[in-house]
Amino acid sequence: MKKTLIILLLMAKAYGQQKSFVPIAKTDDESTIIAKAANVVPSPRQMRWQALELTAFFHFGINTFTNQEWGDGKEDISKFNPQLLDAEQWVKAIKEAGFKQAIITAKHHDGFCLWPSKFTEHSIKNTPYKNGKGDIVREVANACKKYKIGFGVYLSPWDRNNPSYGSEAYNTYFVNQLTELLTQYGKVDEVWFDGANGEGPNGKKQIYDFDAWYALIRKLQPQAVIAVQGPDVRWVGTESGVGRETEWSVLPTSEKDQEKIASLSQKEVNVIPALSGSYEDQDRGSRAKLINATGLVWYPAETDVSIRPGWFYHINEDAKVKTPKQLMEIYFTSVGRNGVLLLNIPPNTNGMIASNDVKSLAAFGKEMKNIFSNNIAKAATVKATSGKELKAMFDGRLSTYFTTPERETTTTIELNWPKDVRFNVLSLQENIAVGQRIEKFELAYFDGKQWINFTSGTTVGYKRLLKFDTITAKKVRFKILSSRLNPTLAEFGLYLWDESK
Ligand code: FUL
Repeated sequence: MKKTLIILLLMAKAYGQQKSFVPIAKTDDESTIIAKAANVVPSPRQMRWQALELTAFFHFGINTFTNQEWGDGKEDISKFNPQLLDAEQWVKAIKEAGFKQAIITAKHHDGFCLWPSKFTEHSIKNTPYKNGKGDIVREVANACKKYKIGFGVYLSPWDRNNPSYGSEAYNTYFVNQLTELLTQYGKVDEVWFDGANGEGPNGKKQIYDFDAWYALIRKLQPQAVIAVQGPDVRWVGTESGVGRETEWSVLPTSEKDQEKIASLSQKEVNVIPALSGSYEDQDRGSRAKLINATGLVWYPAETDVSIRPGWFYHINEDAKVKTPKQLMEIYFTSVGRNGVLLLNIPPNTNGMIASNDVKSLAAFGKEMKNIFSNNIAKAATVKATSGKELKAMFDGRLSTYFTTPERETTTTIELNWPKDVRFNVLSLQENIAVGQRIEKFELAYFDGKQWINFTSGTTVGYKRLLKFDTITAKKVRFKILSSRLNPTLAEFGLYLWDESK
């Protein structure tokens, strides 16, 4: 009993020593820096957010009624009247598909507010909706509470309507609005600041007082993550739903600089680097990047994409809703590449999620359950060249994990079944509570004569998913070829995705 207590205390101490920011000294050599990187960990709020996997955006506002993507702030807001608005229908649709959090565009670049803000007339209080008595931020917050999912707000720093934009007074206006959102709607789990920063109604640009805004959020809603022009969550750099194959959550501290974030953001409507699937910056956290850093931070990627071509609802896109198969592919290239998916589902002019979107989401959710309910690896006899807690990889719990002895950075794990098994998906999860470490791995099967490598990868992080042609075998070998410190595996899964269905 006493011994267990001491071990637990030592573990708690060791964990307590791991931080989400680590400085690098001028005298640190490469191996010291890499060992430091392997010990950088998420903050509790980043940890909770990462495990959500699936989060949703609801882009809704005056653009929905003017059929635009970016309003200029001069829109006639008397057009805003979603007659059948039902925020519970929105939340139910995403919850049933497995989504764990929703973010509402409380204010987009046009400055129109979905809540009756005291600080502007450009808000829902001056629209026909519920005779000016409506509050859609409240309706969404209440629906999220009812269905027990997280709730977040998108508040665009860029405001093309407010006359104070471009002066210090705008920063006060923004603080006032943030205060309303963070004090009147219960718990807020994510605050989303867009990187887009253009000119205001008088042609001026604004210098945002981000530090004051972050401090306010930390004071009023300390559990909320701040994305993507923010310190907790980083924009992956594309709006295509396709993250990097090599995605590190530990980056040089300079990656969090405001200027750096802003320089990578979208500059013009419909000119998104992402549409082509390319990135400004493919490599954010390799060894080569880290050795020149002055400090290291945990700064994970969020992959945002819309279920339709646009962010807002447009009737002419009703037939362009992503199919369940496309959504599944996006799950593989976002969550399956060490990111969190932020999928936008825009409500229509009635204030409902259109039926095509509801259907696609439901079928995606069903398929997720089908694929991931049966981990074929669970039934195997497993051995490893080194390391302990093999069973922890198949127990469905992220807090238990397999690892090798300290300093041992490679290992081979072999799985054997009495009869042939079939699978075409590999799912790996590191125990990121102790850091992200794996740099290279490969998977082989034994065809009766020899080992045949059939898939490989680099980073794992929170989750790595790989899809390949169906393998039929009795013996599989998984090798970790390189790791920044002793690797961990919280979960190891092999699944069969039957795409013919
Ligand atoms: C971009 C915005 O300009 C788009 O309208 C949308 O809100 C997207 C999520 O972020 O930067």
